This record gives sequence, structure tokens and C-alpha cells, in this order.
Amino acid sequence: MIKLYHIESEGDPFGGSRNGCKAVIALEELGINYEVNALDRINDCRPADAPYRQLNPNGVTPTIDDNGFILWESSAILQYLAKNNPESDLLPSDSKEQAHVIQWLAWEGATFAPALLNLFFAMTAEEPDEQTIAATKDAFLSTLGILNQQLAGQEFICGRYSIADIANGAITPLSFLLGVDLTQFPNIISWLKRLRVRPSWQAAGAVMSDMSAGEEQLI
Ligand SMILES: N[C@@H](CCC(=O)N[C@@H](CS)C(=O)NCC(=O)O)C(=O)O
Repeated sequence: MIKLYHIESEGDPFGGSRNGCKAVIALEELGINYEVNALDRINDCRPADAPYRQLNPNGVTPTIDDNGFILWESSAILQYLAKNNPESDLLPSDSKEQAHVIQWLAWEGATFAPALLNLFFAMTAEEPDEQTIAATKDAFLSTLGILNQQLAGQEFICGRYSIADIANGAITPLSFLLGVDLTQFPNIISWLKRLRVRPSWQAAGAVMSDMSAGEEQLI
């Protein structure tokens, strides 16, 4: 059975690990038997000498343990799970289609999530600076514009549902918590509505609660 190290939403000061939720969604989607090993962000992840860091030296979640095979970085986990279950088509086998899915996974990690986090850090700074907030918000809005454009005329990021949707969709609803109006990105709103109703997504507590924060925009 796969063991998933995850920070669950309940009791966590930040409402749980959205990156951990990506693994939850993929495992649920694939019908893989797994158990969650729940970690406390402050006590299990942050101390430099925390035992968990022997599994994941970064002290972040998710990490999976597949019968002794340890893997961290949510995008690597998504690819591993999808490749082990090719019939799911969560990662297409055609090399060009597959490359596009990986492109959007990389974009999430290298561009989209950092833009979101920059805004988050600006907003939650001890002494928030209005100019920094405005600049980071503009930068985040431009990444949302790119995603919205990609979703024009198709249901999912790469046409068919894939791990690119899991990676990007698990963090997009954080926008609601940051007070970003997503209704200016109608393709993103329709896409989030499609993701939200999938049973696999409903198992991802933190993402569901972020979606609920945008209830009025998701009608
Ligand atoms: N690039 C990593 C990022 C993982 C990450 O930042 N996880 C956060 C939760 S979403 C975490 O575990 N933080 C621990 C902490 O805040 O101490 C991935 O995609 O797996």
C-alpha cells in the first residue's frame, strides 16, 4: 500500500497542503489503495532535525512511500502514479501530447505557483507594502490570463483531463483566499466547476475548502 505524507487541512494554520492534495486527487482518481500519514507542519516538517526530513530533506509535503520507494515533489509523484497506470490516460503516451502535459506541470511549479506565493507573501508580510502587493497581484493576474487563454474552447488544460489539471487546479482556488476575482477569467471558473464535482477532488479537503471560499464566483 502507498503511504502518503500529507498535511491535512484540519488543525493546520494554513488550511493544509495543496501540494499534498495533488497526490490525494491522483491516488483517488486511479483507485489506488493508500494511507495518509498526517504530519504537523510546525512540529513534523519545520525542525531541521525532524525525523520526516530523512525521507524528504526539504521538510515539505507530499512524499510517498511505495513499498520502500520514496518519492517527493508533487509533479514527480503525479507523473510516477500516472505512468504506473497508463490505462488512466492521466499522462498521454503519445510523446508530443505527453510533453504538453509535462510543460503545464513545469509551468505550475516554475511560474504559476511562485507568482501566487509572491502575492501571498506580499499580502501576509508583517508590514504589507501596497506597491509590492499591486505588483505581485498584476504578475499573478497575468499568469491567470495565460491559463484562461489555454482553457479557451476546451474542457481541460491539454484537452483531455490529465495530471496538468490536477497540478494547476489544486492551487488555483487559493486565489479566492487572496481576494482575487476569478470571474474575469471565465474559462478558469468553468474549469474549476468541472474539477470540483469529481469525486477524487472531493477527497482533497484543503482544495475543497478553498473552492468553498469562492462559492459566489463558482455559480
Ligand atoms: N515543490 C514542492 C512544494 C511542496 C510544499 O511547499 N509543500 C508545503 C505545503 S503545500 C509544505 O509542506 N510546507 C511545509 C511548511 O510550511 O513547513 C512540491 O510540489 O511538492
